Amino acid sequence: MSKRFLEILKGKKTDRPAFWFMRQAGRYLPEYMEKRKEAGSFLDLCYNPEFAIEVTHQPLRRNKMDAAILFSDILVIPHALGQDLAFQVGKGPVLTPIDSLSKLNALSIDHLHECLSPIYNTVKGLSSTLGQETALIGFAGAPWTVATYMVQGHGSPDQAAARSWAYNDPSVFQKLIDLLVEATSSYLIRQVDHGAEALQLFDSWSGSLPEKEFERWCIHPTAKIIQNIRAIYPDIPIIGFPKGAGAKYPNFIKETGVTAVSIDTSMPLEWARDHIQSLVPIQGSLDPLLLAAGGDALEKEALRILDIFKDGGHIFNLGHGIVPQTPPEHVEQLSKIIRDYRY
Ligand code: 1CP
Repeated sequence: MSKRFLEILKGKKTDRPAFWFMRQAGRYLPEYMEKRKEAGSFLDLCYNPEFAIEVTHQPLRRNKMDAAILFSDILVIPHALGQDLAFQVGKGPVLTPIDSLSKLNALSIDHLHECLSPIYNTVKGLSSTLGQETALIGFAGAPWTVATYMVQGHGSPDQAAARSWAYNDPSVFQKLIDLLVEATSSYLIRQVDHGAEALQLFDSWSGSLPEKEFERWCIHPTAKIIQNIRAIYPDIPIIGFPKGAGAKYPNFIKETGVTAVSIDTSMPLEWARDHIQSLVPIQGSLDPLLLAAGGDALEKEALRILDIFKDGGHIFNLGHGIVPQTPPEHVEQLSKIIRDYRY
């Protein structure tokens, strides 16, 4: 049996769009909250293959999505490079900021695979348990987005610390990006070695970069990672998500060689169809807050998205992750709408 999600990424026509949801495993599910508590902390959950496999399966038991994303986080890369990391409940990630060349030089790629080996075991376990119809997506953060957390030490609305460092000392900042390109390429190759069937690169904060900086800190590192992966796995589908990149998407697609892109909620749908979906399959882009609201408005907008993208490759998804206050029944309602839709 072929997997609808992978067929679409190959440019094939299917009976209906494929679908999965960013953060389909996570805090809106009571069974996830229970597992996280049992694990001790969010990071303990990420590094415990048995638990990470279980939480990846949880949403699929309620609704059979066409794909599942490995349960982990983008910040395991800085952690494996030697940066301190903790996830504080209600606050998010906290890292000791890398704000000088000496702190940057103290990071090391030598123990990368040793530190990340539990994650490879999760991928391997998922690969043998997801079944015939559900594709396994591996992922990593793109270098720019990961660097914003490494430099600031936590999430921030404007990514000011990384943007300033990139302006004040671009050659040193480039060293950080180069290290991330190397680590991320080799991390993703290992995920494919262990059974990932497609990869997604999350550049959640690329929207804060002006045109030239977008080229240097988003497009170039992404292109290099894709080149490194394709040297080993020429056919692996890679989905880019330069969130907030707006009119810079077409260039991103042409210059990086991504197989497909995810689009965010702010993107006008008809523009995206004409300028993006005409180049590659598109993934997106329902507003996660509309999913949380549910009802007729959710149904109407889901059908509008399905109709607009029906003539090209479309993987239905949200414009960003499911929010914790989302009633699980709304995820079931949306899954049914997509599952019943026919081309
Ligand atoms: O409290 C909890 O249980 C932790 C909540 C949580 C979860 C479920 C975090 C903390 N990360 C994750 C899992 C996760 N993160 C996945 C796999 C699960 C899935 O999608 O089903 C993925 C792909 C990510 C990726 C991720 N982590 C991104 C990129 C996508 C995005 O959301 O923009 C980013 C930016 C992070 C950092 C992160 N992880 C967690 C938090 C609270 C944050 C910070 C977000 C911020 O700065 O606003």
